[in-house]
Amino acid sequence: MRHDPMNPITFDLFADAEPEQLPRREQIGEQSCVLRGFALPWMERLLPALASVLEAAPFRQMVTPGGFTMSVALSSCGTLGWTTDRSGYRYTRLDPQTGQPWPAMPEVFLQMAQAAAKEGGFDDFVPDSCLINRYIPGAKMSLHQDKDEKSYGAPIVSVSLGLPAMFLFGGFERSDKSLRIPLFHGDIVVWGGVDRLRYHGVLPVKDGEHPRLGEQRINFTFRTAG
Ligand code: MD3
Ligand code: FE
Repeated sequence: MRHDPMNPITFDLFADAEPEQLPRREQIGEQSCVLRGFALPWMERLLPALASVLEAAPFRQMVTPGGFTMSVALSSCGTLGWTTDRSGYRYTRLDPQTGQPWPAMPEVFLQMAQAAAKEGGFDDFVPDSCLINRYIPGAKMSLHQDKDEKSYGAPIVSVSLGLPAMFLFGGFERSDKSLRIPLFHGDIVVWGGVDRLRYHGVLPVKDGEHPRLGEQRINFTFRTAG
């Protein structure tokens, strides 16, 4: 890690601070909300757990059925991981790159996701998949719906780490106007119920260097996929 929180010279009191004036909790849809900084108290346990997941299942850039290489690099943990190639999108039990099961979901991931879901109004969230997206500056995610999960009854919990990004929260048709929501290190978004099938995306990530994560944004999305 580039930043040692115990070193009095490099310790940056404001490294994890939210831009002030933002409310701690913001309702963005009937059943969606942003929980500002919710992941920050979990960070010292979260980052080492992330590093061990990535050791077993490194980030890789995937190809869509249309033949385009995604600018976002992906990994997964949990019993199911999401992959795409020329033949389609799917959840699998094995990482196609290693032939091994995806790494188990670390306890700290699960605890944090369940606490956030509860705060967002969804008790008893049991995710079986955590998709991990890595954005380097310039990487983006075009407007899409998350439709590959077996049931849409469970919410999705998204955790933003590192560089900030502008999130697009759309409607139920691709052409509907979308709301732009800035997401910062430690923010969590919970959405489900009537908002579960909204179009959404991420604008190209701007250049920058985050004190904890360097030149990247990492996003976790916890899902009940199977
Ligand atoms: C609101 N990831 O992995 S997470 C994805 O930041 C994905 O990496 C984005 O979309 C990312 O599929 C966005 C936040 C999010 C995700 C899905 C939503 C918000 C959503 C679906 C409906 C409404
Ligand atoms: Fe999505």
